[in-house]
Amino acid sequence: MTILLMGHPNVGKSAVFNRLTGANITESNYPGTTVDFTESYTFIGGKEAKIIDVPGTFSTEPKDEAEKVAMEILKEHEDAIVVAVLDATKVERGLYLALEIMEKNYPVVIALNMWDDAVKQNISIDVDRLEEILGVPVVPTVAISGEGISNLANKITEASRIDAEKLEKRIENLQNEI
Ligand SMILES: Nc1nc2c(ncn2[C@@H]2O[C@H](COP(=O)(O)OP(=O)(O)OP(=O)(O)O)[C@@H](O)[C@H]2O)c(=O)[nH]1
Ligand SMILES: [Mg+2]
Repeated sequence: MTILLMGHPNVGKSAVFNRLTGANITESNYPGTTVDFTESYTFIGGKEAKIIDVPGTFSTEPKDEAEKVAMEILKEHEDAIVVAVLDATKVERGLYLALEIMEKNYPVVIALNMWDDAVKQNISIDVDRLEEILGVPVVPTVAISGEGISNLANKITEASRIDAEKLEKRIENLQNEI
């Protein structure tokens, strides 16, 4: 099993990665580039999993070298489960990338990271409703404290692909709602 942590820059991907993996990490240069990425192995739901902390990206259409590497890593791992890490204080922005990845037929779990900041800013997010609309697990996390991380690990084992037609309906519903 391969797990890719993907999301915009600075949303806490590496903090989530560190929580899921502990210290056992390998940092490498992506071949032919100056872009660093980190990978590690861990056990998720009793299964060994490779986890990659993918460089930050805004969309699946790369605009710079780091985004190109992010898309290369995604393409190289067709069987991966993607954890889309979102900043819970900016959910709409992050959702676009998550939907693009779902459209490419990857199983996705959404981590609403920075949940503590969202609470502080009185941003309330109906997690159950979001899950219902998107059809994928949505898990609030606070990577700096570890809150929600074990729940995230559990949900990773439940991730599944959504067929394109159903996804289109879900996106329509989402657009009507936000
Ligand atoms: N309040 C709060 N801060 C967080 C949380 N997760 C990460 N941070 C902080 O947010 C900043 C960015 O975290 P990173 O893990 O480096 O984010 P990243 O997505 O890996 O960033 P890039 O690799 O640059 O794209 C750091 O200062 C973290 O300590 C969280 O859940 N809550
Ligand atoms: Mg990082």
